[in-house]
Amino acid sequence: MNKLRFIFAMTVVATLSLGTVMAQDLSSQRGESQDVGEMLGHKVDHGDLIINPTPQHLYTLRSLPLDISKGVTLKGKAAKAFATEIDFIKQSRKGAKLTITYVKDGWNESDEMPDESGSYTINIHHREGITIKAYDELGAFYALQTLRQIVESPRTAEGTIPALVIRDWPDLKYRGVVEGFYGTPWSHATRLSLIDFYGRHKMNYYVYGPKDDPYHSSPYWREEYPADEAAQIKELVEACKRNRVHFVWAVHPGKDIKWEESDIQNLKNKFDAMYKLGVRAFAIHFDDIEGAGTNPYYQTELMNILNEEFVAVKGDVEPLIVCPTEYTRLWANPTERGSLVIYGNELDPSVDVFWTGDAVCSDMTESTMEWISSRIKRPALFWWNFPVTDYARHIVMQGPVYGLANTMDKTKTRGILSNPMEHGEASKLALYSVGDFAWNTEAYNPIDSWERALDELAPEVKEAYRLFAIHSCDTETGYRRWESWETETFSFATYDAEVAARLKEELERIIAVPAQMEAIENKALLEELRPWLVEFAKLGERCLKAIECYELYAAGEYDAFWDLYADNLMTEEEI
Ligand code: LOG
Repeated sequence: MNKLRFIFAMTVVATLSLGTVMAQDLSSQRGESQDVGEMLGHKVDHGDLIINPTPQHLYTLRSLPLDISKGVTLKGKAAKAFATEIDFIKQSRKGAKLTITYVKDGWNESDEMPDESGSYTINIHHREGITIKAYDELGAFYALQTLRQIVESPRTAEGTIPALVIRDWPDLKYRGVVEGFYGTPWSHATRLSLIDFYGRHKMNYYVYGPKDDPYHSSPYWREEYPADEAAQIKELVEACKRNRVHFVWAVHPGKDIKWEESDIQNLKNKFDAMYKLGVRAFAIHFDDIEGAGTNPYYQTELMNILNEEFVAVKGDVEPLIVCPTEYTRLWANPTERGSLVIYGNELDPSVDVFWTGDAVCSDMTESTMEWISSRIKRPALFWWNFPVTDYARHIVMQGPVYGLANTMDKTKTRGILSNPMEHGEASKLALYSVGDFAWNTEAYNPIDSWERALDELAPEVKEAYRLFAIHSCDTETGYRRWESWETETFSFATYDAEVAARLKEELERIIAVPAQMEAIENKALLEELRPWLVEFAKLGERCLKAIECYELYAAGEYDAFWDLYADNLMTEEEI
């Protein structure tokens, strides 16, 4: 529980109850540990050079910085091919040199990067300019995202960028998002904004699977999208391409699938229709279903058929992804006869398998990844149910991303996809750090990543957003999260005027937050947060009055105490 709320629980009932839409009842699935654990990490001084995700190796050099006040001039074919994408710095013939070369064809150890797509190095030197050596085109794209951030860092204000060497590559294959929640699916504009955000932070997978899209799930999964929605999906695919993000279209057929030729054909037809819109990657989600659809033999057989008769036939479609019905240890049959061992034995090795961990919303631990991989005979793809709030819709999750093992690598997992909130803009705070973790698992530092995310998302109102966020982390009912960690807890025994003064000061700052947040540039984020901001200020006001109540009581002014106490209660409407 939020410490502020805890502190005043004795006098104030301050329950934020904003949820008007009832979520599907997910209570039977709740099995999270209620232990919030210790928050990890610490804020780091980056010397005003902020790069996210955190590069594998970054060495800033003492030599002269590079003057980019006249922009850059692109040298060579590879660099020129990115001319339109390099929109964060002016291009001029008098600018500093920017060269890109590819090493894939003649790769060797001395290139100082792994023999893998997406790797790159950048050298910044006051005479040689900016030299990017990339494994391939994807590596060059990533290098340019890094360069964008260097150019946009506060350090660059004077028109120079520091001399440095970066050697960098992704740790995990899948780094991104599964839009897989119940509730209002994201709007088209939100999706487009998020896709740009993924690109800038080197997240590379977006699985489209909103439960309440009737063409993704029942009743219409067999049917083609209406023309206007189809056109939007096409646009999403194109936006993903620009951002080097794989767009994966997922179908959720298990509620009413018939294990017959007709439905296999229906799926192939639907995939074909999506293929025509540009989709080149597919997933089937068998989560949250009952009855015939849950049969693991039929599920794996279907995947294998689609693999042979659709993926292999098309030739340019990616390996399939499947979410089994037993996607969590909470109800998975652990034995040889369990569905996950059946998956391990039957499912084509090319198919990737989702896993949510020991509970539906739970940490990515060594032990849960080992448990699942040994059964499905491949590393699992972690479906992280964070910061999703479809089971706690009165909450908005703005806290740090933690609970992900720093030891994760390609041998232990295929990667991590976060299932966010239906509030897409407000989910960026978490996604920034999910991308950070997935790129460089060992260096991942939850608190530092969260602080950087706040800085990037709302620099003009950082302190206000931070204060709101620090008190808006815990679900209170599900996947418990640490929050309000800078607020002092006290007992009546240690309560004195000084403690009261400190608290009052914090509460005044809380009350000021909604007005300060109006200055934020991202108005879409403001609109999403507004209902919670309003309640946040009310909480501050009530808490202030609660202190007054206490003071009146302590002074023996019981009548005044009771008047203020009654005045401070929430009305029926507010509850
Ligand atoms: C659903 C998901 C939902 C999430 C959190 C999976 C694989 N499926 O329990 O759609 O958003 O929980 O409530 C789920 O997680 N089932």
